[in-house]
Amino acid sequence: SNRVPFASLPPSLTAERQGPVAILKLNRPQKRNALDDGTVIGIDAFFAALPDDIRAVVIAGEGEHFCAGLDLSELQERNIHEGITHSALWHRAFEKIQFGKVPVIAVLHGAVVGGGLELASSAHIRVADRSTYYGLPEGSRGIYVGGGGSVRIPRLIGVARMMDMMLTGRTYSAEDGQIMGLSTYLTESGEGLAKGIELAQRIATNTPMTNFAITHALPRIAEAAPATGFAMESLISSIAQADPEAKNRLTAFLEGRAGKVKRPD
Ligand code: 1HE
Repeated sequence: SNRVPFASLPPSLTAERQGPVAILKLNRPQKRNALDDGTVIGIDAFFAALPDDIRAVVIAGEGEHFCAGLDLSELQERNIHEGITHSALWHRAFEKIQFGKVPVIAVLHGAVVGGGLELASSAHIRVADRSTYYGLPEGSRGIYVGGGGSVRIPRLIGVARMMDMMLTGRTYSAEDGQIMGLSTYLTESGEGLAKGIELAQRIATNTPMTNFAITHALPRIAEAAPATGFAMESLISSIAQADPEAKNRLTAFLEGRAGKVKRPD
């Protein structure tokens, strides 16, 4: 693992690489990794300037919690128009996570609340350790999610559960979050980062074309009208297949040189 020239980052973020995998950490543990403007702008810059040889990204948090959400100390001074542009700033940054160059894995622990859950839900895979808990305290703070949460969180857990979390302040454990679909991996406490990096290394061995199809085309196809979805699927699958590396891999399988699909452990 060596340091590389990622975009210049604010002190609230650190980045390192392990081969083709970049690890971006929220690094403001004294504020529970609350997201101030500088951090959100830093996330945007990091994904916008991701080096071309990075094939997957892991986002994690330093300290006891993944992320306490919006930095509430910055909220007090804002008028309506500044509120809109602030929300748009978050949308732009998280759009670069969801629809950027490479798959992104969020590694969760401790509090994953408010904007922290919005950040996590813009990643493609979530790994939670057993210390994780989820909440949307916006309802009780007199505010509302502004970082894409109303778009992305219902797609993971449904409108009814998100509404309940916001109306009542209900929180969910790591185990419940796993059952509901907030995470798709659950690890012992402290083991999430290793799991996230392992998954990222595996994802980095896929062809970039396949990873693009999965992260960019799949969610759009899933939301398209079926006739449009089938047409998009035919197009993207034939584009993926045309990649010479896809042909190499199929030949390798047919010649017995590639791994078989394994039963789960
Ligand atoms: C903060 C923030 C923050 C902590 N903004 N400063 N998010 C929330 O409503 C969650 C608010 N935070 C909490 O409920 C708790 O801090 C935690 C459950 C996350 C962690 O508890 P704990 O006991 O480990 O830490 P703490 O003692 O509460 O916090 C340590 C310090 O971090 C303390 O500051 P200090 O100067 O007294 O040391 C806290 O004030 C500070 N801190 N969280 C600012 N969020 C785009 S819209 C998104 C909308 C939202 O995200 S709303 C949800 C906001």
